[in-house]
This record gives sequence, structure tokens and C-alpha cells, in this order.
Amino acid sequence: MPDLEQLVVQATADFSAAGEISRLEEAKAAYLGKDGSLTALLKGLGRLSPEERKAAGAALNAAKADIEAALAARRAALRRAQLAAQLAAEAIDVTLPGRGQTPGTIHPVTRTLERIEQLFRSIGFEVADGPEIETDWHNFTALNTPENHPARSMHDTFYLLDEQGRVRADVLLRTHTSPVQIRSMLAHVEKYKHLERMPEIRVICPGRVYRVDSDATHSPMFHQVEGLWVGENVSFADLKGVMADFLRRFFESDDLKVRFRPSFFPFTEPSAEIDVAFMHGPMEGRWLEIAGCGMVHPNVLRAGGIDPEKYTGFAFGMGPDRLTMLRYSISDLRLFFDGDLRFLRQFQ
Ligand code: 2U9
Repeated sequence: MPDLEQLVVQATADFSAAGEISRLEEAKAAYLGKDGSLTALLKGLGRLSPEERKAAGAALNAAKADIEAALAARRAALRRAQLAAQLAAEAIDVTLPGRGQTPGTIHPVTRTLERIEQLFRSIGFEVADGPEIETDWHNFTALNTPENHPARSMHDTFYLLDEQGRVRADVLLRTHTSPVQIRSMLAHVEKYKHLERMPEIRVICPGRVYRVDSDATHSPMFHQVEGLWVGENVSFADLKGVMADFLRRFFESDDLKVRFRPSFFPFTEPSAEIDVAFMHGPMEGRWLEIAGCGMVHPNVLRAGGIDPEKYTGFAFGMGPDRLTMLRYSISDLRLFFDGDLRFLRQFQ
């Protein structure tokens, strides 16, 4: 019987010398494999007498257990080293600055809309919206616009098609946000019909509107903000005060000049255009048309379910696209709708 202690020492040394798992498996085979030295010794047990076999068998099994323990320990050590090396190679430096994401920006027209909403909310107006696909009753008829009015023509308004592809005369893309005010009046009247005295209506309606028109200063889709104040004894003087105050706050200019010039709209009577003149800057002293307004026509109040003998109201309409062009000196309306980031990034 060879020196088993020496065999275990040698096996342990061979295992330690194996620098990677595959080498370790080769070293293992030299002892425990089919032709391994310990295997050969175990096979030889059969040739011994029963007494000798018992003692030799115990010694061989003890040696085998020692070798297997050495093998397992070395295997675990190699796996740990391999994992440590992999972790070191794949290490991430969490202190490096991130690649980052550029946040989007608010569209300049949206900024204007938010500003207008905030200013009107501060004097007790609500903000309402409604459908962009409207009936011709809400868009035209209720707004006192006669059957033969040019605004109703296919030349000026987008109509929708029926299932057979024929133009429908009764459904269209709204040409102004006025139908939202009609809907607001009807809903308000319904909500307060149990009261003898209806609370005032104060509402603005911002949103997209559509007209058959396209050049540097007209887009087939553009924005409007219209407003409505209906109550007992609401007068043209109230209209002038609200609009002059709004425009001075919007343009941050206390000395802004505001004038009301007679005009005509089917839905208001009397009607006026509102012009402003800046006292500073490149536009100094030039009158600019900025909005339209007037006292709500009795027929329009009636369409909204309101008695024109009891209540009066004023209304106004303005174009936030144009207001934005003025505020930021933008010359081409189409820049708003091209989605060109070189343009949009200027409004961070
Ligand atoms: C109701 C009653 C009356 C809204 C009004 C204007 C005058 C007006 C234009 C300005 C430039 C549209 O954006 S623009 O192209 N608007 O001049 N709008 S009065 O009158 C209403 C609205 C709703 C129920």
C-alpha cells in the first residue's frame, strides 16, 4: 500500500496548482477518474484477504474523502475568483454623469393659452371645452348666422362626408369656439332652472378651430379663445374694462393703448374690433387689430335658452396664434405647426 497521506498531499497540491475549473477537472481525473491512481488502489482491494481489505478499505475511503474535500474547496475557491473577476470587469461607475434626457418644452401657443386662462381665472371665469366636430346648428344657426352666409360655404368651412362619401350639410369642423359657449349657456340654464335668479355665466373657451385657408398668415387649423359674460345689467362698459385690463396684463404694459372700433359680427350687436398700440419697442405707436367683441345678440341668447329681456352679456374672440407671434416677434404662422425643433427649442 503506497503512502496515502502523501497521495492526499500531492492531490491537494495539484488541485491548488490548477488555475481554472477545466484544469481542476483534469487533476481530479488523475486521482478519482476511471484510470485514476486512487481508483486503481480501490480496485486492488479485491486481491487482498478479508482482514487486510477491511483496514486498507477504511484507509482508502478516508483518503478518498480527503481528496474529494480538497477538490470541493478548490472548486469553490476558483468559482469565487471567477465571479470576482467578472464583477470587476463589468463594474459600473455609478458616479459618472448620466447621459441625460432633454426635457420637452411647452409649445409657445400653449404658453399663451395657459397665460390667457390664468388671467381670466383670476377674475372669476371658468374654462370650458367642447367637440371640434360640430353640428351646423351649434356652429352657425345658434350664432345668428343666416343660411346663405359666406362663412357657411364649402369654400370656407370643412364639412364631413357620410358613409357613401357625400358631403353632409349638417356636420363640420367648428370654425370658431363659439359653439362651446352655446353649449355652456344651455348647460348653465339647465343646471340652475330651479332658481329664480340664475347665477352669472363667466366662461372662456380656448381650442382648435378650422377654416379652408392656408398661407403665411393663415393655417387651416388655428386657435381661438372666446369669452362670454352673461348676467343682469352686464354692459359694454364692463366689456371695455375687462378687455383693456386683460390686454394690459397679458402684454405686461400698463400704458398699452386700447381702442374699440365699430364693426359687425352676426352674433353680437353692437360689435367692435379691439386695437392695441404699444408705447415701447419696435411696434411703438402702431395700432394692431387684436380681438373682436360685442354685446351678445338677443337671438344668440335665446338660442342658449336665456331671456334677452332679463339678461345681457358681452362676448369676445381672439387668436392666440397671432398674440404669440406678436409677443415673440414671429413672422410666419406655419412655424407653429411644422414641429421644427430648432424653432421650438427657442422657447425653453
Ligand atoms: C356666443 C356669443 C358671441 C364671440 C366673438 C369675435 C367677436 C371675433 C375673432 C377674433 C379673431 C375670431 O380669433 S379670431 O379669428 N372673433 O372677432 N368673437 S365676438 O362672440 C360670441 C361667441 C359666443 C354665444
